[in-house]
Parts: sequence; structure tokens; C-alpha cells
Amino acid sequence: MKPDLFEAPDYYNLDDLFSEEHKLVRDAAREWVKRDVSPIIETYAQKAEFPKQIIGGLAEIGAFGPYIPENYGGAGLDQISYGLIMQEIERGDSGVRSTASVQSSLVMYPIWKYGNEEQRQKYLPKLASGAFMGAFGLTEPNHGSNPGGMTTNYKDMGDHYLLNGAKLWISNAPFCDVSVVWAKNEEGRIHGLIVERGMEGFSTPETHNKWSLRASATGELIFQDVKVPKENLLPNKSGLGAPLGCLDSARYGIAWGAIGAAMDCYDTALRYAKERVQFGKPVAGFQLQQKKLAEMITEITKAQLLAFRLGQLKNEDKASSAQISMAKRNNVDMALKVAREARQILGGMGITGEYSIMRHMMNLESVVTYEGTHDIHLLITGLDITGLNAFK
Ligand code: TGC
Ligand code: FAD
Repeated sequence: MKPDLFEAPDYYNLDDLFSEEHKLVRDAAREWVKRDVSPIIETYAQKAEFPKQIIGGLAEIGAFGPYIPENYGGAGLDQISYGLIMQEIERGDSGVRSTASVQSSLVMYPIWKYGNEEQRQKYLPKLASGAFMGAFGLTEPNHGSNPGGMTTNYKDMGDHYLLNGAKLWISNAPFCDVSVVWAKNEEGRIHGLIVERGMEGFSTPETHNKWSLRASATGELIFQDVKVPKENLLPNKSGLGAPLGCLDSARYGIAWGAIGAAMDCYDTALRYAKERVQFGKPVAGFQLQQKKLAEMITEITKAQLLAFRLGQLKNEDKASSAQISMAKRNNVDMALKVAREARQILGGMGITGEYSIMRHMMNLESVVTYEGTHDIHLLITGLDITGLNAFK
């Protein structure tokens, strides 16, 4: 792969709006990605393997629990810093950002928000340091967009719960130490349970043959009469709103992350177009290529502003779920379109692993589907503005 020459586009001087802390956190993440992710990521994507050696580095840049309080091992940062960390990581690879999103917003967040003090003390510091890696089990083979229909269930056996069912498409599953699993009790109410590797009847087979997110490990969570200790139930929130609350936090991070992937594609395409000569001049000098590049930077800039304003609302605890859906949907769609256009600017070179664009493009096909598909987020906006539910 070519050396990482990334220079971040900032067409509307967004840097003027960031605090010194935001910039410090972002620059540390940016340097780390350049040093520890860019040189190896293409190889790991090609061999479809998660690079476990970067776990320590992810913890050091604050990617595991950026906004979780420091007394639980988190970085204690605000929501804009969280977003900037996700942007920088996804600039390297969406699969690496996935690992960080799951660990922070889908595992640490529910333990922090819905767990008791004992659970927080037991799990959060280890998750923040990367000593424990987590997974989040919501999606099932027959329940993807409609998680409320889940059939994974547990029964109260007196001194423990007995868990049965299966989750599919679970990031980090093959190597997770703990998983937050959503299951129905005998009354059909959804609760979160912490399931640990090693519990009898719990297995995590890997899903192979993915063309997307190849540097992220995806798998199943299978529960066959798993005895879960009663103290592993998250006591402070139940119902579908509990897992959906975690998704709000992860979707917000993705809205920033996708900008990173788009920035990398744009920067690569711009540099290539200025250097590549055809018909006696750089291809960047042709109107058709300028149209692509100009539209890319326009869309990236709009997405940056959307994410920044959403970050302010999140910091004030005023961001609605529907506002988060709009940003996730818009920014991922934007990134996918930027990746496709950037790929074309590189001509044949665009399809090789010498450049990051094709990997970003394939990764974004997962990002546009997980954490709520492009269609589902449109319907969330539709419901919000009309008051009419078009899901069912
Ligand atoms: P609905 O009746 O609308 O809602 C049920 C209850 O939940 C509340 N609620 C929310 N609460 C917090 N945050 C949100 N975003 C919420 N959305 C809804 C709602 O108020 C209600 O509460 P209550 O107290 O009245 O019961 O539920 P529904 O069954 O009609 O479904 C709505 C729908 C379709 C929007 C929802 O199910 C949905 O978002 N589906 C998409 C599923 C999804 O996003 N799955 C993601 C799985 S995890 C993943 O993909 C990780 S990828 C890994 C990585 O990031 O790398
Ligand atoms: P379906 O729900 O079957 O949807 C199929 C199509 O129908 C889509 O186009 C959808 O938009 C459309 N559709 C569905 N309902 C409606 C409707 N009401 N109106 C109009 N159109 C509709 N899940 C987890 O729980 N944890 C994870 O860690 C995780 N990681 C993932 C990693 C990867 C790489 C991938 C690909 C997925 C991951 N997921 C995870 C699952 C992901 O959240 C689901 O794939 C996603 O929610 C969509 O579900 P589905 O694939 O079953 O599609």
C-alpha cells in the first residue's frame, strides 16, 4: 500500500470551532492511525482478519469509552471529542471504527447507563483498557430491522437464568470476552444480560466470506441452555428502548466516522488527480474530474457541519433520536457516494489495494446497512415529521 500522505480537508475552517482539547484528541488519534493502522490495514483486510495488536493503541487514544467518566476508566471527554476520534479511526478503516463503536457505545454504554455499581466496577475499567473486548447481540437471523420481534429468551430458574436463542451479524463476536445480549423474559419484556466467554452452552462462530468490513471480525452468538448468573442482568432499564438507546450513541459516532472515510477518499483522489497526466495535463485539470472533486468537498463540508451541530446538541443532552438518524443516514450515504466517485478518478488504480478507496467503498456497504439501514432511518425521519408510522 502507498504511504499515508493524508491531509484533512477543512474547507469551512471548522478548526476555528473546535476547542484546544478537541484538536489535541483528534490529532493524537490522527497520528496513531497514520503510524499504527495505515501501514497494516490493507493486509489485514485482504486476509479478512482483525488486527488484534491495535487494541492497546485504541485504548490509549481514548477510543474505548471516550465519554465514559474517568472513575470507570473512560476518557471523560465530550461528545465532539468522541465524534472526532471516530472520524479519525474510520479515516483508517470502518472495521476498526466498528470495533471501537461496539466496545464504547454498545457494551460500555449499557453497562454504565443500565447496570448497577457492582457491574460498572467489574467491567468498565477492563473494557476501557482493552483487557476485555465486548460484543452487542441484538440482531437475530429472522429479526434485523425489527429487533422487537426477537425470540432469544431467558427463564428464571430460581438461582440463575437459562438463556436460549441466537444472534447473527455480531461485530467482535469471534473474540469477545463479554457480550451484552438482549433477550425476552417469560413475560416477553426485553432485558440486557452480560454473557461471558466460557459459560457452558455459549459459542461464537465466525461469519466468513464477507466482501465488506473484512478487517472486522463478525460472527454469531449462540446460546444453548446457558446458565447466566442473576447478577448479570442489567437492572436499570428494560424494553426495546434500552438497546435502541445504545444505538443512538453508536449511530452518532458513525455520523462522524463516515466523514473520516469520505475525507480519506477525497484526499487520495485529489492528490492522484493532480499527479496523473493524460492528454498532456493532470486529470485534475479536466472539467469532468473537477465536478467530481468539487461536489465531494461540498458534501463533506455539509456533513462536517451537520455532525458538529449534532455534537453541540448531544453535549447539551438535546439531540433527539430522529436528529441522530438523519445524520447517520446522510453522512454514510454521502461517504459511499464520495468513495464511488473517488474510485473512478483513480481509473484502474482505484480497484487495487495500493490505495484505500476501494476498501472504504466496500466497508461503507456495511455501514449503510448496520445500525439501522438507509431505509429505516428515512422512515424514522418520515415518522418524526408527519407523526405517521410507515414501518408497519
Ligand atoms: P418503537 O415502538 O418505535 O419503539 C419501542 C420503544 O423504544 C423507544 N425508542 C427509542 N429509545 C431510544 N432510542 C431510540 N432511537 C428509540 N427509538 C424508539 C420508543 O419510544 C419505545 O419506547 P416505549 O417506552 O414506548 O416502549 O419500536 P418498533 O418496534 O416500531 O421499531 C422501531 C425501529 C424500526 C425504528 C427500530 O426497531 C430500529 O431502529 N430498527 C433498526 C435496528 C437496528 O438499528 N439494529 C442495529 C443492531 S446493532 C448494529 O447494527 C451494530 S453494528 C456494529 C458497529 O457499529 O460497528
Ligand atoms: P432486513 O431487516 O431483513 O432488511 C432487508 C431490507 O428490507 C433492507 O433494505 C431494509 O431497509 C428493508 N426493510 C426492512 N424493514 C422495512 C420497512 N419496515 N420498510 C421498508 N423497508 C424495510 N447487529 C447487532 O446486533 N450487533 C452487531 O454488532 C452487528 N454488527 C454488524 C456487522 C455487519 C458487518 C453487518 C452487515 C451487520 C451487523 N449487525 C449487527 C446487523 C445489522 O444491524 C442488520 O444487518 C441491520 O439492522 C439490518 O437487518 P437485516 O440485515 O436483517 O436486514
